[in-house]
Amino acid sequence: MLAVWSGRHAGHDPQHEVQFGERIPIYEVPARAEAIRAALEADGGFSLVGPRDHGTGPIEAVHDPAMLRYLEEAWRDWEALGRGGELVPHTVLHPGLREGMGPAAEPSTPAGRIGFWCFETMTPIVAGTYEAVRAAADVGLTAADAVLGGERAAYALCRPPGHHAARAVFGGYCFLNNAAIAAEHLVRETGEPVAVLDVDYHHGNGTQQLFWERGDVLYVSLHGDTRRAYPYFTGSPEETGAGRGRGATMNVPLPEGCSDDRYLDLLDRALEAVAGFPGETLVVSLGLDTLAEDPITDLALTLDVYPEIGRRVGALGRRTVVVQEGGYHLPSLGEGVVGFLRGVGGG
Ligand code: Q9C
Ligand code: ZN
Repeated sequence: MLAVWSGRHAGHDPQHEVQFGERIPIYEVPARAEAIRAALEADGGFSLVGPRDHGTGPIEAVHDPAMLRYLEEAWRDWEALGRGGELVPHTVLHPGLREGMGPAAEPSTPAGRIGFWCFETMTPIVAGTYEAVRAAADVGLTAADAVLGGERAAYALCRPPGHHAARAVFGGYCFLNNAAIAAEHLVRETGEPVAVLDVDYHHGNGTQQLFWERGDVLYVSLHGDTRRAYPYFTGSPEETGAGRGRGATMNVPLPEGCSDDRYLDLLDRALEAVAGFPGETLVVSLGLDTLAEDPITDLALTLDVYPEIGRRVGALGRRTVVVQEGGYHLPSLGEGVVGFLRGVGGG
């Protein structure tokens, strides 16, 4: 199987995230991508290639161009003030702040701008962030191109991840929504509907928001029930899309301690929705943070289940682009990803 990756992810290397007033070591680290790459290489069944530069067009087809401009300027403008370290908001644009008063305008200072575009405190910007997020988008697009060129499946080793990034806001370790950018590219290139299956532990609020009113992109997600789990404010099963996208969003909340068997049952429901949706192309947002050992989540999946999840996804018989999202237990990441991909490929 073709696996696309870029070494430029390593430039995004913040040391900390801020949680509940504490600065703790960040979970979303460069070693994640290196662990996966090493496992793909050791397996021998994958051809690793670099991304092709797709420019800003496919990104701006999905995200507010002003957010992309912000990401490009953020670190430079922060440094120009003589600041360094890691750029994290101290003020965030909560919708209640301007209730009844219309939208806010983008502030002009770095301190104001970060809170206009970022919704939380765990997604710092550093010197290499912009280059890394552009490379991650290109990694996803290049894997999509492989499938457009006739490959049955391709893997995009994206880092940083993407599914929490919405049209005009970023967070959750994500800046640009790699999976959504790839899905939109596939819709435009094929002229056909595309399904997105999100199996990261967290609800892909960004992907859901981007395709909420779209009837030509299905979004189906299994995730820790957001009544208890991040990102808290999206992901309920009552959310099914609107307008032309009515019925083209499906959320399947998972209970705390969810076992392999329970997960596979719920996965089958999600896969039925995909099977009932038109089109031949599938994008999978793959997170390994559903694993029992994952340090930030609460399910009980074992490493053995990922090949079976992959096999059931592969059995849909769709051309498939697998896009890397989360997964924070470094010792298991490589085996989990390789197992899933071998399942998809029928091996
Ligand atoms: N105590 C992805 O997996 N931290 N993003 C949640 C944990 C942020 C995860 C709080 C989770 C973001 C792509
Ligand atoms: Zn996640």
